[in-house]
Amino acid sequence: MPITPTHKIWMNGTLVDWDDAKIHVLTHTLHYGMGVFEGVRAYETPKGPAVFRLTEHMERLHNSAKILGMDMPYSVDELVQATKDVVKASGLPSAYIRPIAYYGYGEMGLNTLPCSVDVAIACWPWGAYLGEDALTKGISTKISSWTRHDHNTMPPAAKTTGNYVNSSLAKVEALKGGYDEAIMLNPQGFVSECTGENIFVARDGVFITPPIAAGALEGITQDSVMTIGRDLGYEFRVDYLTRSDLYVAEEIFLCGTAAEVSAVNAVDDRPVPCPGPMTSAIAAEYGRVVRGQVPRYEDWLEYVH
Ligand code: PPE
Repeated sequence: MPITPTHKIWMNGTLVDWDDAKIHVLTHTLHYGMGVFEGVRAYETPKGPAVFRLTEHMERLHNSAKILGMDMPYSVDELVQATKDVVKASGLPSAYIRPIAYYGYGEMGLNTLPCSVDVAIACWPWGAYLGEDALTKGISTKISSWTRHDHNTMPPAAKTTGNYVNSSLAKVEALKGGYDEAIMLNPQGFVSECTGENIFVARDGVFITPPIAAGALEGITQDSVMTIGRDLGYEFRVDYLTRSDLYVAEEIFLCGTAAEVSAVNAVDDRPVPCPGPMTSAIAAEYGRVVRGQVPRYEDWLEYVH
């Protein structure tokens, strides 16, 4: 999806002009994929732009860095403030926000210990990640021929840049095959997640989502929709899922910061009822929550001004 430039990007403590936010071609992370990043959204609310669960995203960024053994040079609080500054500088009412920490220029080779860590935060307007029809018509999915890496290969619980080689291979394979998105199985054959979203599958009226142990990222949207869904009266369980569970599901949805709540209409050409009534209700409530229209979830909004 194309990027629309905004005014400023935060780089190592200062706001620089969009066009000046450049790095050297010998930047370490560009070569070896040892970077950590986040995807965050700011929404327009009655009290101005608010970043959804910003602190939790920055905590996860810190955890991803910890898993890689990368020393994060900024605290969670500093990164929270920097994000607010970037969104404020953009003047946008709503935005997608991309924080990234990476090993910089100056060292080459696989030893990261002497490398400097650089941090940048950018934001720009980003629409519906899986298309405007993702909720009304739903999206088609395919179980990928690529296996999600296991915990001892590439840690899927960390949001590292290198992990997305696996996701991109699966995404492009799915698109070329005429599908919208890929579902990833782990080395044991259990469902983990999608290329950039967690997955929820309804069986016997209960939504099931795979655990972190199955190779899923600890999704912040995943946690939000479980809280919202339970408050709406639906039942949720974190449990292992097989591909057969997908084929006979009553409803399936995917969720993530970028994708929000997106309904699935088929898995491997087997239709899934779509959009299901539970998915529609949860998606609608999620849309209200992030826009500050439901007071009980006010704590999740971190206002820019
Ligand atoms: N799993 C993966 C693999 C993933 O990339 C994401 C977010 C999630 C689950 C959901 O996590 P959360 O956003 O905390 O609910 N994917 C981000 C990046 C997408 C991209 O194309 O880049 C996102 O949604 O911002």
